[in-house]
Amino acid sequence: MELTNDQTDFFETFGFLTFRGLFSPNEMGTMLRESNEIMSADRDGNEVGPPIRQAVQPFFERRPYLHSLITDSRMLAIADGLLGKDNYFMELTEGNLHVGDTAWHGGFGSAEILSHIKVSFYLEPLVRETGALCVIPGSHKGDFSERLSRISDRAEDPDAKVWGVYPRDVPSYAIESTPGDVLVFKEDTYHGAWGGHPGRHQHAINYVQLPKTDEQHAHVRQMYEKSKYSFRPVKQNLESDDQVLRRLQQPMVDWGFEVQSV
Ligand SMILES: O=C(O)CCC(=O)C(=O)O
Repeated sequence: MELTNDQTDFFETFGFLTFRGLFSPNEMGTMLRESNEIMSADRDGNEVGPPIRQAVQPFFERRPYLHSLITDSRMLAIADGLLGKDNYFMELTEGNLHVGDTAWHGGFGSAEILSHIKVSFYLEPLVRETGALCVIPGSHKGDFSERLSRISDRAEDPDAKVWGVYPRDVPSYAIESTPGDVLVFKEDTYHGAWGGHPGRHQHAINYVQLPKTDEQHAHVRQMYEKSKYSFRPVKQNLESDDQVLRRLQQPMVDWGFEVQSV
């Protein structure tokens, strides 16, 4: 699989890209089973429920099929196409059971410094009204991004109107999806979700462009220092037989970032 120029250009222009039916129903069944095992173990068998969202990081490293996906040829083709071949590392895997709405967020300003892609799986059919990821196309950069900070500044209040409209009515594109679709977006692209049921699965692998300039290196270190799990290589990846997986984690070791274990 190789991305077309249209796909890479679409991603740079709008800040997201969708791959329909990239994974088979069988593969999605395995992903769901392994994800449920991890989540259930993480909450000691208790039910997931409001108001607590469940997030596990690192996530994919905890089960064999999920673990294999970090270097799956489809994932690497996406990262090669959007970040450049041999030009990225794998920053973090994450698993989420979302509860309630996700307020608008994005516009962190990092898209201008260093590219970061979040390759996401949603494990049930989703439409706009039931928690499909909504994005504001083209909101990852520049003046448009700055203008939109007004909606994330008011994120805590779902009744706060900006430009006379409620948050869920801000013009957006809903990436309606079925299991097997893969959604790729930049964290900087403004995104949110409304109307999902408690326990909506979203799991993701994050790949980041390798820093080259001083500004990019400083940015990566800053992200590392302000987070608990991000930008930390995983022991199980570093000790893997998979040479590509080791290579995707080694840069963080070289920068002296702490190793974590699952
Ligand atoms: O699907 C969702 O509810 C939100 C996903 C999200 O905010 C993210 O991946 O950063």
